[in-house]
Amino acid sequence: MTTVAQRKKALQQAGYNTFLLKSEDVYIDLLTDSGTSAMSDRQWAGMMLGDEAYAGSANFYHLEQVVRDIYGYKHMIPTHQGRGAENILSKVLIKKGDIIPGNMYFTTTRLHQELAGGRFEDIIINEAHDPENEFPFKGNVNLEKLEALIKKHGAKKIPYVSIATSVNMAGGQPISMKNLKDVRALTNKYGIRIIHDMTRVAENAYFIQQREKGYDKKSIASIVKEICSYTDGATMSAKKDALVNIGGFLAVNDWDVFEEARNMVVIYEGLHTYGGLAGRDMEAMAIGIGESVNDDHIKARIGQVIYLGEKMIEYEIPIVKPIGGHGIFVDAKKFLPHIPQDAFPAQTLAAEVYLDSGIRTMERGIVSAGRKANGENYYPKLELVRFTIPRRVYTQAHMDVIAESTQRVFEKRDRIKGMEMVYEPKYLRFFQAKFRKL
Ligand code: P71
Repeated sequence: MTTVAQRKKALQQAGYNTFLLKSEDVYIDLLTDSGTSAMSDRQWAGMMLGDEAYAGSANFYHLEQVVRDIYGYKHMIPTHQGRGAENILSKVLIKKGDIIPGNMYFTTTRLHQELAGGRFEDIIINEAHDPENEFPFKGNVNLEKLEALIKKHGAKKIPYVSIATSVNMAGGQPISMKNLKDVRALTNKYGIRIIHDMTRVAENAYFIQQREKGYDKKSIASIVKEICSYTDGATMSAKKDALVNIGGFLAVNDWDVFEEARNMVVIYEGLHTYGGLAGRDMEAMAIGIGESVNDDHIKARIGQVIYLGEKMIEYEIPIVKPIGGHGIFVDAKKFLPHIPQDAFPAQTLAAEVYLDSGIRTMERGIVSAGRKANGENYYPKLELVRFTIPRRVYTQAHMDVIAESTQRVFEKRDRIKGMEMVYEPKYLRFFQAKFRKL
């Protein structure tokens, strides 16, 4: 624990950017659920079985088998984390001038698409951009938007449709099985691939089990497998669902794409049987994937997120609804209505929450959205602060502390002023940007 004076100093040194705080200065760390979950006893035991051969490690073959058994994808290439897979996939599939439709952007995913010469187009339903709308599947694709894009540019210009499960930037919102099937039918009609961002697929499966007709008796494992079956390949950051501190993979069904990706991975990550990971990391990932589709685990994990969200609602704090899978997303536009988007309401709120109690959260608004290829700022409709919950780490008492601290900040919201950016890196600026209070 730190004092207010210590936190004030730490914030100033970090340029009011929570990414630049030292973890030692943080009391409850809700920056991300990525690589921050606790590994199980079984995963740690697996770490001791690392086969650290340069080529053909036994752990690689175990992981490959698990990806086939649990997700159903035929070919898998390990990568150091999700963006490693995105880089290779984008380089293999995207040509200059291509269009990649997707159910809302994700920062690293869109940047890799752009660096490969493509342009991302948002085809998520409008409800996803409205924090108040309680539609149960705000990750759904607007099929008319997708078909209009295909007609406008032609199927040849669209290498794949990018479908995320548990749409991160929308607030951890699920896509329904019905909508995914419809996207499959439409893309089949035009001969277009679907690439699945499966980073939080098990969390999406939980919402399908809870909310979609015909799925209440099905296991998380069977729902996950059905989701994957409607897609042609996937990028995975195993640091979320799969409960490891590092790791990811690219999976595809198509042999030609696999062959090219397998060749590409040796340039950027490492040999195709380790992709930047130690054998022990692949073993922990293989075991973590199995744990991630356990019904009791997912119910407890999302149950904790819902517990926090309901507390915040009770305190009348404006949050994205319905409550999502991996965290609570506070609506900074509503929380600080007097601060214009150019003065970074979400960045400001994240700093204020840290100052109050040492809780570290993450801006997911205009700073995260960054600039277009032509240099103009993106102005996202959603200006959010994400309170992300690591898996198997915190207790219910921590959730109470978080809600109470946010309430204290909410009570003094009228006195909070915005900020200006004083340092802006070229790529993914949110990681290292610095700010000054107005
Ligand atoms: C999260 C992260 C980690 C992160 C990434 C960028 C900015 C801030 C934090 C990573 C994801 C993700 C989805 C849906 C791909 C990646 C990249 N999320 N897709 O939410 O959520 O994976 O970090 O392993 O490279 O904090 P990677």
